[in-house]
Amino acid sequence: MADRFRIQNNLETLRDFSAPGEEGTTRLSYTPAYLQAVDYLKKEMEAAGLRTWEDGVGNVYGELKGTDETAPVILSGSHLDTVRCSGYFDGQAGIVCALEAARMLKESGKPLRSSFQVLATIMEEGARFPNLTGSRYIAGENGEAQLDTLRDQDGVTLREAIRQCGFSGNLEMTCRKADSIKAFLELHLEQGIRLESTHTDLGIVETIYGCRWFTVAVNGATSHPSTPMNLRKDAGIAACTLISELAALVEEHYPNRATVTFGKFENHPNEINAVPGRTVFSVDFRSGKPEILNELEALLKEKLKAMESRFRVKTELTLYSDVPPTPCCAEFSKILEEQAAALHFSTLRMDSGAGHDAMIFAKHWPAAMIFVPSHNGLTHCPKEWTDYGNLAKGADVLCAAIRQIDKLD
Ligand code: HGY
Ligand code: MN
Ligand code: MN
Repeated sequence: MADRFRIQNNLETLRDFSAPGEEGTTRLSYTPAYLQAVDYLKKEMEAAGLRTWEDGVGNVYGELKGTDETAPVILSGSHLDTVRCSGYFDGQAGIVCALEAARMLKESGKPLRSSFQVLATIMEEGARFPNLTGSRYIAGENGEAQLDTLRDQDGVTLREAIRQCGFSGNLEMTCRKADSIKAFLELHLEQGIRLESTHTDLGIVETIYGCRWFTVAVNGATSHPSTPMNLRKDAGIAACTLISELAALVEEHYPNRATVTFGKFENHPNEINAVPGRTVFSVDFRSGKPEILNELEALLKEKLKAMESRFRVKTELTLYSDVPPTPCCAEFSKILEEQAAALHFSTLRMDSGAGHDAMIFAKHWPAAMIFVPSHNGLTHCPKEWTDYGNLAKGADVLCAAIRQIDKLD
């Protein structure tokens, strides 16, 4: 059975590899905190008897060799990077529970046919480079071009960030062949309240909601606050008007079917006594239905046009990331569900409002997800929490499902 104290120790050690001076855990990709976490994780993997390596962009692997080197591998893990001021379970819990499953497999003395690989991905959060970029490189969806076109907010290219951290940048060894992976299993916090509120042990994910991210720039004219309201080109008021109208519309017409979030908002020159001449903000649409994401994009464009004439401003819309709603592999979801039942854990079939690496893997290989309860549904904040006993249950199911999948031809 999984050792909850090993899980706790790993998570509470990883927690502290964080940017100084930030509340919670801040571990952006290609930062010193990320590299410290990589070193620690590799040591823990090696202590568990796994062979370790990093791929060309900084994803980290630990492998437990199987008896058949030619068999496609079974992969499990999640992301090692975090958003700013995050908790220390998002992503990390999936890596640590996969590592705990590897320990149990090793301690059982009964090797698998397939090799089992524990994976810690980089750039899952869009906190520095677009989200899911580490997985996109594993899946071969990104290539050399993106190393030079993707830039962080300081203008550092992905290629430069990789070089600064000493990763090889070798995409050949990063991209996994189509027939090389038998299954990708990801354990993750639910990041919602359904499991906890229904006292259910684990969630089996059916569809991972799609997310479509935009950056909007509103260009008006900086002027003095005494400028009459009907003469100014106030980018800030135009942006705020659009935001409040769009939020009200999504709340009224898409209850429980879509969400919109405006997480980043910057005025320029951002002074108390200056009408903002430029305002830049982010738009994050989520829905389980592609047609709803398309409707929301059309509504955004419509509102931007209306803002231009109403506030005498110009607007620019840039698509930053677009991942469609993604179904998980039904066969492997059923195996997770059956193994949980065999261990007398209750389960609930549910969708994921949050995005995950599994949505990139699922496009190329069979991928399934298992959720553990989130306390009060809190996440992406220092109060994020789940009981370590929940994670031990998840690791037990992961381990049993890996064994079961290994038996399949
Ligand atoms: O944005 C998300 O849904 C996830 O936290 N990366
Ligand atoms: Mn997250
Ligand atoms: Mn996550």
